[in-house]
Amino acid sequence: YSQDELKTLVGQAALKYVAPGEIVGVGTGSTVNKFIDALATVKDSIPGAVSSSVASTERLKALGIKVLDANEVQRLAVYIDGADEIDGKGYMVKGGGAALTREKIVAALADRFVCIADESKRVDVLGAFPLPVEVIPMAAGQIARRFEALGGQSGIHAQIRMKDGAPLVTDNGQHILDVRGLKIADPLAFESEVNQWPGVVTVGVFAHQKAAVCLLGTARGVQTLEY
Ligand code: DER
Repeated sequence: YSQDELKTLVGQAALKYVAPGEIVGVGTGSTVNKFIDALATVKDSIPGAVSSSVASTERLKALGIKVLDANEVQRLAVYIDGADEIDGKGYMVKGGGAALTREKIVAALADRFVCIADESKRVDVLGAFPLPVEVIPMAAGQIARRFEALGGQSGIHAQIRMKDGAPLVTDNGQHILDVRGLKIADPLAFESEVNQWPGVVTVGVFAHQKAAVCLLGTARGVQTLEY
């Protein structure tokens, strides 16, 4: 299978977690786009979706799926989203698509986070993928220095994500730092620590909002991992 075929496989496999009559929480990214395309085939069986980005909202609406505001729902049975990395406990690094803040918000509404990913996302230790952190622009410099000063780890480097020659601006009007050189041995503690740094909007470690299930696309087909 190509990576694109693996994404299609897991996007379709995620349909089995969509219960008729239930509003679905929908993440962001190329793998989620495959899920949205699959969801469109059963759109008459669900009242709608809560979206984690402008990009996903546009795709859902284009396919005739009703998009509800997060404040219109109390709970979601399921949240379907991709990841940049997922470890053996279902902890993830997310934010490659710059949607990490709303992804974590919608994930927090859901009883079960179902991660859909191709096998390239499976890691033992989080951090090889540059960690996305959404920041208030005026705090970017001091947050970058805090990462670079993290004890015991040399070669950590944080940089503002650029787009078309200027800092990328998120759906929430903030900037993204991508932090290279980290080895995140304790994702829960790391997420709690960074979350409290002034100016951090969201850190792209999803440990407190970890996956309950991962549908992993592999050369041997879809593996269902539970955590
Ligand atoms: O930005 C995100 O968190 C996305 O979910 C990302 O982690 C996965 O995107 P992909 O499916 O395009 O690799």
